Amino acid sequence: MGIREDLEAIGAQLKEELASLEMTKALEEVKVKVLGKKGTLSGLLRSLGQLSAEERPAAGQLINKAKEDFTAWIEEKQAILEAKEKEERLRKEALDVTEPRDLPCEGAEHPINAVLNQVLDCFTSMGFEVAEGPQIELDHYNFELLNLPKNHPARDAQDTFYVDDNIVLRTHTSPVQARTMLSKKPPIRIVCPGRVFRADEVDATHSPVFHQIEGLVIDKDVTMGDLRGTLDAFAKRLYGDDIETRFRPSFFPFTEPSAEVDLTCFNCHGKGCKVCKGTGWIEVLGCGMVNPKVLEMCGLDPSVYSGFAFGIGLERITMLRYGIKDMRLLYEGDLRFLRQFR
Ligand code: 2NM
Repeated sequence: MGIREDLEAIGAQLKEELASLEMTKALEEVKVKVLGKKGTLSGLLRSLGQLSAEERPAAGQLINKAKEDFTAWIEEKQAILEAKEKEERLRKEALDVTEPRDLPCEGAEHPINAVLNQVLDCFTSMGFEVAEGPQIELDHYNFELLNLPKNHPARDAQDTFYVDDNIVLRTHTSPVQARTMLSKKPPIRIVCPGRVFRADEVDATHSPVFHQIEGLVIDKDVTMGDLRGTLDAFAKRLYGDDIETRFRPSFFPFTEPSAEVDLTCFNCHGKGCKVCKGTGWIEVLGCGMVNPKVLEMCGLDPSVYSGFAFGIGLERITMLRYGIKDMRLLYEGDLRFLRQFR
């Protein structure tokens, strides 16, 4: 057999093997087998020595030509395989960004915040500004300026968390209002929302930490009529146009006169039901005309200025609004409860 036949046989086998190849890794083996140092072509080149000097150049040329051809075939196949493998890899690594997945835990507005925002919207749209102050407060602002002198029963250690002799956790947001009266000239129209603290037991209607929103208006000639009109607008805005307000006399050291305010029961609209215990009314807040003594202690002349104030317990109106029977549900952070407000 001559070199030409050998090369034809090697070429034919290479073609056959290339045709059946599926992976670049296997192609590498075929390449080494034919073109490598110990490959078939190298073997043929070595056998040139056995040929005569006249035959050698032509045979060498044939082998070199075959090497070029084989290399070209292998490279062509390599390019095809590489393209195929790249396509496969891209297909495998592709991300379907529209594919459904587990949703992250979704939060919800806490019902106390939801009601607070509704109440704030109501008062800010009537021209009130929102004022805030410290939760750890001086006795002076929390009690003294609000006509709660040292021996007053409401200051009893049972109700107040004392930090030291002069510092308490605020028991209401009224100290924010005392600070505002001392620092701003009337007219004053503010609402003060915030966290307050009382050394209460924990049960269905009490918590040592709860939330209030208090309001204060000070100007010349502010009257009880202004107070009624303001609270009436608040009640109608928050609970509906058929809701009325009813004032009952009451007592607070910081207001004189003082009143407890009932609203038409939102559940039975006044007919009498379980929610309002048959009365048709629900108590929602306390209020009054700012005590002249408080005005004076806060640097305002009671012969020039008058004002009204009110205080709303946020937990209570939140529970009424959503029919929540136990205050503890508002603080336990149970997701089954909170998810209902999404
Ligand atoms: C209430 C009821 C009545 C009140 C009074 C004051 C201040 F600082 F102006 F004197 N702030 N809040 C007040 C009055 C609060 O809560 C039931």
